[in-house]
Amino acid sequence: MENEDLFTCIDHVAYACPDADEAAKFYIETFGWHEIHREENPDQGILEIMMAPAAELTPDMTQVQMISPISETSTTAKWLEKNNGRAGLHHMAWRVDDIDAVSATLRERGVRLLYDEPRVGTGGNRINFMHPKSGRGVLIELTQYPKN
Ligand code: MC0
Repeated sequence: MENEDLFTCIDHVAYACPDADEAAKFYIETFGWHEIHREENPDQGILEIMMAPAAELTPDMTQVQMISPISETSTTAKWLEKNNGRAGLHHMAWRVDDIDAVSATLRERGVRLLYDEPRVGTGGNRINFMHPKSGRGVLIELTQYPKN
């Protein structure tokens, strides 16, 4: 793939915390943000709440995703435990149009992806992650919206 075809925008930035509901309430009451979407993802072991600065999401608006563990064995629970329970920025997600093609190009370039095949993310998106060692210390998600 050509470089300009790889990534569309930063889809969301994820904030991990013990209680996503409480964090969302804080954003709503203090910053005037809006809850756009929520769901539990049993595969990832999290509750996630998507927040935006406007009630109507525009296509390129970056969201903040509140995540908290719903399972003690989830990677997010482990991350919080290692962080002594402190909330903080956990990862950022880059939107892609074709996760299979982008993954192949990244692998060719030596990037380590966590999953052999994309898994199910927010709203049925197809997702994968670059290992933090490949993201220069940052966990980076790739996310592709369902095709119409
Ligand atoms: C771990 N590390 C991180 C990190 N988590 N670095 C930056 N940001 C993070 N969030 C670093 C550690 O500091 C350590 O570095 C090294 O990675 C290994 O970490 P570990 O503590 O030993 O943990 P592992 O290896 O068991 O797991 C780390 C790994 C895991 C990234 C593989 O968290 C994972 O599988 N994450 C992907 C799934 C995920 O995060 N799901 C939640 C969001 P040193 O230098 O000490 O070796 S799901 C989501 O967001 C979906 C639903 C969506 O948006 O659609």
